[in-house]
Amino acid sequence: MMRALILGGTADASLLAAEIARAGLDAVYSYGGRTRAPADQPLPARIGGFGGVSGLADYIRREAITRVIDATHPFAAEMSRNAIEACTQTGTPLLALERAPWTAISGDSWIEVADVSAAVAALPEAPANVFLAIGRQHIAPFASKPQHVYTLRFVDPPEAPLPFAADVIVSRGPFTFDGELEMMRAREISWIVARNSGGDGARAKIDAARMLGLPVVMISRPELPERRRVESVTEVMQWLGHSTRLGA
Ligand code: 3Y8
Ligand code: NAP
Repeated sequence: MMRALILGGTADASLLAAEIARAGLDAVYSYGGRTRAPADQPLPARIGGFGGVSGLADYIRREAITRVIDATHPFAAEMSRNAIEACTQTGTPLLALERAPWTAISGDSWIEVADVSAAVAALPEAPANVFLAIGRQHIAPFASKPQHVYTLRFVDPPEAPLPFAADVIVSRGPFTFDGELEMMRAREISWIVARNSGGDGARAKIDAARMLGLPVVMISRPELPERRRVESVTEVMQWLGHSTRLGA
């Protein structure tokens, strides 16, 4: 009896959940519990960690999960690694729904870096208006360049004091091109730091930066072990043995 676990938390995972619910397949949607009020899903949902690889393996056995779809974000590397390990241990088929990274096109001025500390190093010494569009969890290293005027964007209002003076925009996206242009102009943003999330939910800032001719410090995705991956909900549905009605 097919029962799928969706490791979610992204716009793509929400699209998959809608398709699975429409098909009437037995599935459960999993959030990591990072935000206060995650979006509702049309499937039974669970929130919070499993307790590492062993916790996930136990969950798979206890809940009689027969398929796992990793539809987490490309930067949710620990969750993705745990899923590979737990599915190997339990012999459960695993498929990743992962959008392709953004690639620079003419007009883009990207500085590609490997991680957050390299992103800090890439910023200029001279004071600038810097938009950090990398969420809440990884901003502390920017405290080493306090000369900049920082704008941050979080899903939820900050609970703890920030590691440096900054203005916080609270918004969960997806974001629009016009909205990003307007925000960057109003704040006279001169530098942007982003992660190569891919997908459409966050690419508006990249398009706006190109329009404004602004440099983008682009943090590359973490390396992940080999795993089967697709880029579309349709391919996931086919893998689940349920081809969606074409054009539906
Ligand atoms: C909890 C689920 C939807 C989902 C929206 C997508 C689009 C907006 C792009 C910017 C970049 C960032 C951040 C971002 C994007 C979508 C999508 C995507 C980036 C929600 C969600 C959860 C999270 C967790 C949150 C992280 C944070 C990262 C903000 C829900 C809204 C910056 C990633 O406060 C925190 O602790 C937030 C943590 C992980 C990265 C970080 O380290 O701070 N996402 N984002 C998921 C869970 O609990 O399992 O609350 O409903 C999902 C979305 N985030 O339905 O349209 O690409 O899917 N999310 C990044 O790209 O760098 C925003 O501001 O431009
Ligand atoms: P992470 O660092 O890869 O994972 C850390 C731990 O959080 C995992 O080991 C697991 O805990 C728990 N976890 C993460 N995602 C989970 C999920 N979907 N269901 C159950 N437990 C989960 O994860 P992250 O980067 O903080 O991302 C957390 C969530 O936010 C994910 O759902 C991801 O899709 C979403 N998200 C992340 C980003 C981003 O930039 N990272 C962007 C958009 C959305 P245990 O080890 O205890 O099981």
